[in-house]
Amino acid sequence: MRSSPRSGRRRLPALALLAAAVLALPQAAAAAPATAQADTLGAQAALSGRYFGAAVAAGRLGDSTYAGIVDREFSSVTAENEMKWDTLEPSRGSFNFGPGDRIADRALARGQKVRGHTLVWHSQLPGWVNSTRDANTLRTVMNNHITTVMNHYRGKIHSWDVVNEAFADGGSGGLRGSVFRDVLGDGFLEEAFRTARQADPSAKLCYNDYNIENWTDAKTQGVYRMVRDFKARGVPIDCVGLQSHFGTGGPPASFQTTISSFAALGVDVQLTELDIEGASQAAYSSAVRACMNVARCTGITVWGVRDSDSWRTGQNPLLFDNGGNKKPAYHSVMSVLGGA
Ligand code: G2I
Repeated sequence: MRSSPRSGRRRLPALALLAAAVLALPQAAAAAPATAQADTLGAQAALSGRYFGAAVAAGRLGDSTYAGIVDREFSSVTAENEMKWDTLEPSRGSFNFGPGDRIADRALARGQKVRGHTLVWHSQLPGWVNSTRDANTLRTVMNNHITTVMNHYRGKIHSWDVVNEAFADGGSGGLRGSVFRDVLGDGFLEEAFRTARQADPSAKLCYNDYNIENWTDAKTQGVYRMVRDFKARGVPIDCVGLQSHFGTGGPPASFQTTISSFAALGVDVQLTELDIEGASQAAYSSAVRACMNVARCTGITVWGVRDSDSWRTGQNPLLFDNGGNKKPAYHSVMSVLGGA
């Protein structure tokens, strides 16, 4: 049946709507390029319920290029140095929250989340702690530090690195020597986590370390046994941070196995300090894909913003160049975060 021009005109909006719907459906469902879904790392990661963060240095926030990238791209921030013991409690009982607050308050005001790094660590530890040799005193000092810092930031920190880098490199699979381990024994770890849970029950409690990305390494296995033991005995632990400082080849082939094995113990996994020498697209893609492939890998933090901000001088390991421009690896990460 031929339609009059008039009825044809009337049908046009309906047809247009139908055509628009037909065009839109497959795009939303499958055909749209992943990179088109969102236009920042944080927004793209949020599409799968994850965060994408960066380590931030308080002293660089006055640099407008730096601050602009931090504010635009990231949904979580970690203080690169400002929440470490030497800054927070340089002398016993005397706390300096200024630089850490500057980072945390600025982030929270912009709707970003904050990771806490780090409560108990053998490095960047003031001399007065290192020279405490009486066990009762050191126990009191450690617990007071955890409690005071976590109380100060209570409700503001999504995850705390309660203990950082406590395991030894090499083949032992055991703890490294440190004032905590040497004076308090291996039980300092458990004590730190129990104290932390009491101080801020709303924060996820993480164990964080480097060189625990390759599944068969003795250090990885040592951390795995500790987490398994904690879960079996009801010692509070919620997450494992894989720092993920990689060489030019990126993560080891077993990286996803490591992530899923920790996750299977009933903890979240976070990539907490990701950077890759040379920042090849393949290496960044493979690191991010391993996280995306495991439901309980809940977020990724890169350890700095521009290459010139990195602790790895001259290795160009980050997602933005010295001028603040997106590097090729940035686009690879966006694509993998979008499921490509
Ligand atoms: O070393 C890389 C990271 C390994 N995992 C734990 C992280 O906390 C650690 O971060 C780095 C910071 O990126 C550096 O910025 O930790 C270093 C210290 O262990 C930080 O370097 C220190 C310098 O050694 C100090 O001389 C300097 O005063 O940064 C301080 C603040 O700029």
